[in-house]
Amino acid sequence: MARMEKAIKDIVDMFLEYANGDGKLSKDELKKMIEKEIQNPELKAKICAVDFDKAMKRMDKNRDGEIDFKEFLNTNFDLPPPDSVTHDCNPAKRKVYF
Ligand SMILES: [Ca+2]
Ligand SMILES: [Ca+2]
Repeated sequence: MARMEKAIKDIVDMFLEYANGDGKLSKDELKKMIEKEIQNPELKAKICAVDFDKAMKRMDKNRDGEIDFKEFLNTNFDLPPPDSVTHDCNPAKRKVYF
């Protein structure tokens, strides 16, 4: 399979797996996907800095409380620059970078 086809298939498969049968990601499902599918420690530390409630609100364009595939693809994972990463998952210290 061509690389691009494989990349698209992988992301669709991953989305559907974590969407858990309804084709949409709830906040918990999104969180689980990010926690499980990102293994690079540096990237993970950046994700830790993300406030999920606020990230969900920005991703959820039609405000139904869940992320459908279109919303997922439109997400701009705008990660914080490395020097701003706190390596601290304490919610009080998180900032929003989505
Ligand atoms: Ca779901
Ligand atoms: Ca939505």
